[in-house]
Amino acid sequence: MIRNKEAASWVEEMTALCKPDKVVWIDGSEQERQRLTEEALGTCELLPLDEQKLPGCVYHRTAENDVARTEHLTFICCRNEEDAGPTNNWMDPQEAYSKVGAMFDGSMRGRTMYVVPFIMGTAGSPFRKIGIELTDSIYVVLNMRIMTRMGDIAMNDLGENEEFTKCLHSKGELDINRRYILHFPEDNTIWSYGSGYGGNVLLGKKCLSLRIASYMGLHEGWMAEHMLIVGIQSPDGEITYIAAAFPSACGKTNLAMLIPPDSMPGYKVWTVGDDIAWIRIGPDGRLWAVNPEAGFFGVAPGTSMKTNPNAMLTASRNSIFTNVLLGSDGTVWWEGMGVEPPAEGIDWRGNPWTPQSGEKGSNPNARFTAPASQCPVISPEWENPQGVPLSAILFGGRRAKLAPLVYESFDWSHGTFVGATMASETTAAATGAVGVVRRDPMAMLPFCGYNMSKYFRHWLDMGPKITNPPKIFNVNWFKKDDDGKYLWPGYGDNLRALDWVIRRCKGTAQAQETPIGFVPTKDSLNLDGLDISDDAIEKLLEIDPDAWVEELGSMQKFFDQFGYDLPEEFMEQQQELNKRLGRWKR
Ligand code: GTP
Ligand code: SPV
Ligand code: MN
Repeated sequence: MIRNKEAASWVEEMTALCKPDKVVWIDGSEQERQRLTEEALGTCELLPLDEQKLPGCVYHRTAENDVARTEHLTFICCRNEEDAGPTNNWMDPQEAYSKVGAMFDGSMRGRTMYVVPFIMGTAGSPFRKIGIELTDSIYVVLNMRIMTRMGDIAMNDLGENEEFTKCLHSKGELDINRRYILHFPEDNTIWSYGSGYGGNVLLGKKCLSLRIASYMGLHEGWMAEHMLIVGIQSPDGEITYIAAAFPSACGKTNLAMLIPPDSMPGYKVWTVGDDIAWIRIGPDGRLWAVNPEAGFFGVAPGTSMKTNPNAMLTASRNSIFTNVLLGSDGTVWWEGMGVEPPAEGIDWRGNPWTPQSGEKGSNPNARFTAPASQCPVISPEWENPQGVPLSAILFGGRRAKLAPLVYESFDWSHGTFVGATMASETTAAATGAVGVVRRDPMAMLPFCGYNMSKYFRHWLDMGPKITNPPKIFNVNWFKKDDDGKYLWPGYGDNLRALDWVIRRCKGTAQAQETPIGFVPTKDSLNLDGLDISDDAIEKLLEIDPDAWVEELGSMQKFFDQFGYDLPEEFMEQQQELNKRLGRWKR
């Protein structure tokens, strides 16, 4: 018996549209997981892995043209085009429903439609959102089982008259020319057709928890952000919570579960979330952040027992591996895993592979899906419905030049400007060129469900309401020397920058005031036990005023597209920065 009438009639309507042979309601039980896994192994939608070495794990390969988010096929479908803004693709809702409705028509013939009720957040929380995803992919069902709280728990949590996000997904023909990821914020609806890749099809993640949720947050007075959440325990036992927005494949998962270097004894890191933060103002005037997800959909390449042992351990059982190398011994392998590859295997394209074949074994955007509860350093607070209080927000990206290792903004408005003027080199997480610097405000460029100028306005408007605001910083682990080598060791040593951040929050760390913000003095960073040259540290902390003046030009170009909608404060921030740079040069 489905108590929510809207849910019952919508499922009926979508069944009539997609015409599946069978409709199966997902309950989230262990028996169900086993049954679906067996079925998918039978059809080779999933491939088995060695049960001894990787208990409860399975392998999946997506189509070769379907290995990353497709931003050019992702649309915001709202009535007025201006409401989508200049940085989003827009389609008229009526046109979208009819054009892609024709694709969904009969798309599930010969297939089963799975009805997947899910919660983003924890059951019963006043801040959680409920969705129901209809999908014809067992891979999607099993991923949603890890990434969300799903099945009966969600159906029971959904009240009789309560709203839920209507999520419809069909793999369709997996033809890139018939692929659409559509968001209807005004209807609380998502339609995804023609893909089988993570961010395009796990509709609770980027589609609901960022694009739709950012729109909800605008209207309900909170924020949905592409941020990790981490607690840093200092040697005195105090835990400071930090949220950080980095673009896709720029180090959120790694920072969220870093292992302190040996030379920093007494520090401990607690993971709250690795990709998405929902942030509200608490009764104490601070910002409180929750992780709406239940799992990690992490980048595999570059993840090793050296760089991120906590991720390796999290994904050592009950996990799904996508587009990595499948060893003929039933193990998985990827570039940068830090172990010898198997003597032979099948690569991410499905071709026979050996270490000598000269081809990449895994796709650069190959992923693991793993339950957050298995993370060795998962925070005891990670499921607290109130979330954790933020002392600092970090922005950051991949910048070979320009941005120093870390700097602090002057205040909330300036910090918002720092976030809005972020830029980063593109990665394999989305299709298109890799390594090109693009502006990516708050790491939300691909994920903001409405006009980004209004999103900036929302950030600025939150400021005065947060009586006890977090400090806002910018970080860059990816600065390179003239030979193209990283200047900073990164990973666990990033704790040294976080340690400075925390001491700035407490008012105990030295800094130099520069035109862009407060930059650490050389001796204010804890570099104990780190093998790094003075020269490298100098380069990491250097501010080149000429390069920043050039950067102002690039910011201006990006902002120009918003016309008069751009918050006035940003014009002022640019002018002030320009003036400070002029004074600094003289
Ligand atoms: P999404 O899941 O796409 O949102 O990505 P993410 O931001 O969680 O990125 P992730 O932590 O998975 O890192 C992506 C890639 O960057 C991996 O290959 C990492 O090994 C690499 N990486 C992460 N942190 C660092 C760092 O501090 N320095 C360097 N050089 N590389 C890093
Ligand atoms: C990202 O691309 O930022 C991800 C992976 O976290 S996906 O779920 O595909 O969006
Ligand atoms: Mn992400």
